[in-house]
Amino acid sequence: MMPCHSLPCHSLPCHSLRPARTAVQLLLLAGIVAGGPALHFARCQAEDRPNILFIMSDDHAYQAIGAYGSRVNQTPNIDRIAKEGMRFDRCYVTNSICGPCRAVILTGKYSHLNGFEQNSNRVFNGEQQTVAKLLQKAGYQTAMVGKWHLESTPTGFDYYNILVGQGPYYNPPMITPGPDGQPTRVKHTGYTTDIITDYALDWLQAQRDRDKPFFLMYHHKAPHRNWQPGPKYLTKYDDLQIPEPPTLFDDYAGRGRPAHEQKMSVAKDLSANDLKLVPQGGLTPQQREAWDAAYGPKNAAFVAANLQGTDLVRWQYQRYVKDYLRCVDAVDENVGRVLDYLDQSGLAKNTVVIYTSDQGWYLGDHGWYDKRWMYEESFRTPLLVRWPEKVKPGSVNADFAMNLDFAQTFLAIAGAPSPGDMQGRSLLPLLTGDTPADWRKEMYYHYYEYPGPHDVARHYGIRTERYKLIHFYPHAQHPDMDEWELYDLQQDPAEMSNVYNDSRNSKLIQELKERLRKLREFYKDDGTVVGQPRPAAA
Ligand SMILES: [Ca+2]
Repeated sequence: MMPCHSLPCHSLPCHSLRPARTAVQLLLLAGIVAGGPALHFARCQAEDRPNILFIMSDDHAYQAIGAYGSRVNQTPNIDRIAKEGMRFDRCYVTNSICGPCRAVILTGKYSHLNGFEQNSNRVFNGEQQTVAKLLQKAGYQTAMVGKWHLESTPTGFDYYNILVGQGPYYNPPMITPGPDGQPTRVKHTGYTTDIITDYALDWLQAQRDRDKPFFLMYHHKAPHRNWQPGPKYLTKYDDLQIPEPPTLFDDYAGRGRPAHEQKMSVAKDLSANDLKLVPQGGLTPQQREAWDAAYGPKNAAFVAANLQGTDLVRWQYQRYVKDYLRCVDAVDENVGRVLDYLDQSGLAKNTVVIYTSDQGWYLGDHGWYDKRWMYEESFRTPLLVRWPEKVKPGSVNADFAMNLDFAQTFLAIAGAPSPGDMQGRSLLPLLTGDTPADWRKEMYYHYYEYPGPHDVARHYGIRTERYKLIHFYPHAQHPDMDEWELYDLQQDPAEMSNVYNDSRNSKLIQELKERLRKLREFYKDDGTVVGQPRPAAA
């Protein structure tokens, strides 16, 4: 259907996709009652604006998505979004960790300006401007279902039903407004990925206001650590060997202290709980029976084999990655359920479907699991967008997109103005194959959570088309850290060789430092985080 506001509205059947109108609405649409045409125009504009379905999983590596050429699994439903829409090959995040990424997406601002710069000991300030509130104001109905992880009550949503914190894989309590409107915990039985989808579908089918376009954030917990597969996938991949990444046995030679001192290695830092070698908590007797039937024999064989050295690392990699992929399988299946519903309901045609992850992830790359680094695997994130009649099916974009751009992209899709204090840029022109000449040629990154889980040092940096310069900087809790790394991504795409100390690069380093300084100035990052005292100097 054509955009209603681009033509005399009353000449178009703008209501044809929307069922269940009242008699008064039909009269208004026909311009029969007083004020009809004007009201008709306003309503017609609202109704013709596309719905936005934002699907986000947690820690889903692009390396584990078929559309990105996965060597380890298949994701036919997620791939559908790429096949029928656009695949972004260079979408990056500003700060690669769960809560902060969500805050960036909601606010369109870097962590130091939205105040949620690390998961530890933080509560998102829901009083601030968010894209959900702006879409609400613009006439959208807004909903948030699944993992929220900002340790606050969602604001700007007409409906929410969220996990508590990280949320478990099985039998999650969820928080939703009770009859009095107050946040209320409700316990559920079943597999969390299925349950989140049930509630997203229930809202789409039974609860939303069909006279308004919608913005639905449908957020999975999976495949976040500790990767507990659902009942259907407990034995999938049992007879397969998953290919290892080329850098599984990376020894970090030529890189600085941070890579040597991290604690996120597949070889050393996976717990018995991560590896499912101890009983898993929170299961019903029936779920436990299925679990033990699947893992009991596998674990007995592992104990009997008494593996050592690289054989043990290889086994740990297989156990970890298979459980991870089993969790992805459930996400893919459930994305398929939602896409099917959009088809069956007729909503598919006027709904923008976005699939992404809160950040990237190491699937054994560099010997790691987890995220956090400015290295490519965690800095990059998948982004697939389907928008029938706007986005060319099977198209691929290689511009620098960022999660910082999502909020302004949603607003542009909705035809709503973008406030001047957001820091990204709408991806709309990229979606229609019309990248502006002045699109960004470099990106700024800043990670904060140190001290914290996995001991990844704080760092900021710049990535250009060819180079990446990273500063692991000193601060009060890490006063002896002050290291720089430089990677030539053209010569060394796997980032195995830090060439910062190569004297031939001194002029290049000087230039990059100046560009980095300008980026920090442009994004207003002076080292302080809004709402927090300036950190003591190292
Ligand atoms: Ca995450």
